[in-house]
Amino acid sequence: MKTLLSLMLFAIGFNASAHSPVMVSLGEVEATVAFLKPPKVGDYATMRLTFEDASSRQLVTPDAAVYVKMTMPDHGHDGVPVERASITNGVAVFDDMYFMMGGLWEIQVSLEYKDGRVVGPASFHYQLDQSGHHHH
Ligand SMILES: [Cu+2]
Repeated sequence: MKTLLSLMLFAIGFNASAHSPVMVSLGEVEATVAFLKPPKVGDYATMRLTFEDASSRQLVTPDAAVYVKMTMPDHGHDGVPVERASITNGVAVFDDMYFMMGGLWEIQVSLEYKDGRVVGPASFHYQLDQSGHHHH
């Protein structure tokens, strides 16, 4: 029981942290965000999106490509060019997300279905430690 409680507290604490996975809502599907390689100033991060049906919560593979755009709203500039990935078995992986500096990043995710329908963007924020960064 004590172990279970610790695990639950750990889960809650983890979800409340700035670097925890978040969800983005894209119409009938939702994507859970996980950084397999966390953002670091001056480095490439790896982000995994796992898609599930918003009502059934089942893993789904939308017949779509996923686009990710990075911007820094406080600085008024974008990050690396928009990245595109395909979805395989409900999962899309982006491994070219370059975080050129610390600060508040906005990650915008959108789906472009094969039939041309575009859903999104839906965005989430990621606060990256400023350390080592000389601001422009
Ligand atoms: Cu900036």
